[in-house]
Parts: sequence; C-alpha cells; structure tokens
Amino acid sequence: MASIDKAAIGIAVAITAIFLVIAAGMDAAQNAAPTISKPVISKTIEPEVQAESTNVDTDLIARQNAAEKAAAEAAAEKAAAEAAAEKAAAEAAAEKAAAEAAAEKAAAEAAAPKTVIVDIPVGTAVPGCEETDECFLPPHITINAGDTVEWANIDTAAHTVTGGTPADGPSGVFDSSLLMGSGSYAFTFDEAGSYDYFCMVHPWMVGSVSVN
Ligand SMILES: [Cu+2]
Repeated sequence: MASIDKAAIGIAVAITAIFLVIAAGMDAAQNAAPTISKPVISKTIEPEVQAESTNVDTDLIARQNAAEKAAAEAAAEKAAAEAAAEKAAAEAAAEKAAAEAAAEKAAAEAAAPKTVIVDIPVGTAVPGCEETDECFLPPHITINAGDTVEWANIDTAAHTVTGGTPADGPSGVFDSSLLMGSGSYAFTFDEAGSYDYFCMVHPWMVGSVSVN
C-alpha cells in the first residue's frame, strides 16, 4: 500500500506541474502579445500616414503652381492681345488721318489755280495731224475757271492759237498772234464755257478748252 500511495502522489504532483507549466506558458503568450503588436503597428502605420500626407502636400503645391502659371500665362496673353488691339487702332487712326490729309491736299490742289500745258507738235505745218486729231496735244482739255492754258510751240514753223473756228473765224476771246518756233502763249480762263480754237496759218489745226 505504501508504494502505491507514493506512486499516486508522484503522478498527481507531475500532473499538477504540467498544468502549471501550461498555464504559465499561456499567461506568457497573452502578456507578450500586446507588447509585441503595439510597436509593430505604430512603426508600420505612422510612416505610411506621414508619407501620404507628404505626397498630398506635394501634389497640392504642384497643382497650385500649375494654376498660378496658367493664370500668369493667361494674363500675359490678354495683355498682348490688348497691346495688339491698341496698336491696330493707332495704325487705323494714323491711316485715317493720312487719308484725310491726302484728301484735303487733293481738294486744295484741285481748288488752287493751275496751269495746263498744250504742245503744238512738230510737223503740224503740213496737213496730216488732223487725221488723228493731234494738231494740238492734248487737243481737248477740261479745266476749272481761273486755270491757265499755256501753248508751247515745239515746232520750227510759226503758228497761232486763236479763239474761234476755221469756219466762223476768230471769236475775239483770245489770240496769240504769230508764235515763232519755240515760242509760247498763255491765257487764263476766268469764265466757264466751251472754247474752240484754231491756227490761222494752218486751218486744219483745231483744238478746244472746256472750262468748269
Ligand atoms: Cu499752224
């Protein structure tokens, strides 16, 4: 009996020891879990969060810079367009002023008395120029009242510039009398009207002046 009791006590002690070891192991595992997991979580999450926030800031700054650059470019384009419009307007105004000045000058020149030259061509002392109406050049002119016509005899022969027609004779309005070679004669027409003239030496030579 004594040996059996000892053996039973020994087994009981052994079983108790095994339970204690197992229990101690479970406590150790439960206690170890929080101390191990906390550092792992904090170390892995925080850097990611920081990295994301850094990326967000970088993207935001990049977008802001792009927006500012686009705004600056738009402003520069607008300023350039306005400058071009101002330049075009200035050029248009300058052209208009130049056109007005030219028109005024032309009007002043048209209003101012002027002298028109009519040549008595070489070779008109013999018939032929009347066939092409070129005995005076130009043979028919139009001027304003107050203008002067100057006949230049570039021929070597003598001619006359006489108001009137070969058929009706001198009108008495104007008459150069005999113009020698290289001579000239001028008459100012103060009254509007139509004035025929001819050469008394060579009656085929005719011309006209129309005065407005
Ligand atoms: Cu003549």
